[in-house]
Amino acid sequence: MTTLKNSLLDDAVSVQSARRRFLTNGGKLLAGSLLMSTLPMHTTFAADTAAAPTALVPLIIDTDPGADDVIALLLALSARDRLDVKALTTVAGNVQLRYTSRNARMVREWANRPDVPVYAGSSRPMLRTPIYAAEVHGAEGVTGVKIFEPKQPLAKGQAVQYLIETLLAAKPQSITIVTLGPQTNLAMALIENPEIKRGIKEIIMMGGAHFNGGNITPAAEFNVFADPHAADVVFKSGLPLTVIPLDVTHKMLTSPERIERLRKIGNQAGKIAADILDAYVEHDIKQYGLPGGPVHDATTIGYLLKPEMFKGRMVNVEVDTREGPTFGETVVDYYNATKRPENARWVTEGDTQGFFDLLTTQLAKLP
Ligand SMILES: [Ca+2]
Repeated sequence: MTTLKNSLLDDAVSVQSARRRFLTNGGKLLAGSLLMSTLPMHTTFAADTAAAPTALVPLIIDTDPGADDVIALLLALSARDRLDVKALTTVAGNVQLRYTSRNARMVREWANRPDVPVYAGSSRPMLRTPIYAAEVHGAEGVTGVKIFEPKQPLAKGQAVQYLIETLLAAKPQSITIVTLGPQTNLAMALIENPEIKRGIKEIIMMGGAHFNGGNITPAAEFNVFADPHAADVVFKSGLPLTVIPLDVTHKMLTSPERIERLRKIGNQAGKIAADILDAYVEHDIKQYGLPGGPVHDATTIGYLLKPEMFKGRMVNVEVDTREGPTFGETVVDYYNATKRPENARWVTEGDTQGFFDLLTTQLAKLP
């Protein structure tokens, strides 16, 4: 822990040391994943992700806000009767860490959830050169609303360390982790201490693409492309993993009516969501010629709250970490050609209207 703590204090050292740990521990982690294959994997697509309605799902959300992250966080923070959000952990991704961390704190203030700590995490990917998506999310990560400096500061401590300590102390298979950005924080925690797997119930990630093709390169989706080595660690972890890829998010689109319904809630959260989406969807509508815009990250929380709205199948996924045209591609064995063991539930269909109905109902519960 001391090594981790010290190394993370210094970003330059941190990246070097993460690289070293990745290169020296990668083999061990793989071996560990084989041992972990005895963990229960979901074989059906029933509503088993959500616990009984009375039990709160303990949840950590790792995020790089990001317009669609904001919608995801508002949705999660609105569901106090379903989700016990332990913390938001931030990572560099859509924009630099200082902005993603500030934006996460902004959402916490909009949602009036001072009880949820925000821990800043990795400011760089594990190995690759950092990339951002300012052309989609604006230079500071969110457009369409007034940016402000939130009152409540970041929690003391670093996100990777928080993940390690929290997951080691957690009851076995109790914590759900949602990743909405590059998976650097989770991967570094898994490398630093594979024992943390014990505390994880499942991982739900927004990322990857198969049928849809990529959105940052022809082959790769942004979150995976931004840190393919981290995604590789997560896919090889042996942990129960549900993937919300572009294959489904590019089908679950906004419409002017859906955004207007959010605005018509009449509260602050509805207005913020509508203003952000109005600004955000414009890019994707133009870029992809879609009739509306996807709200990628929010889909993960929709899945968590109502898994019965989604369909997909268990597959084997490998991440291409070789530099070249398919760098960061999620290679999905959808038809089980290789007979490699299933390591992820790959979601391909969702109930779009059901999702926007849920979003509207939930945001009405916020200020
Ligand atoms: Ca994101």
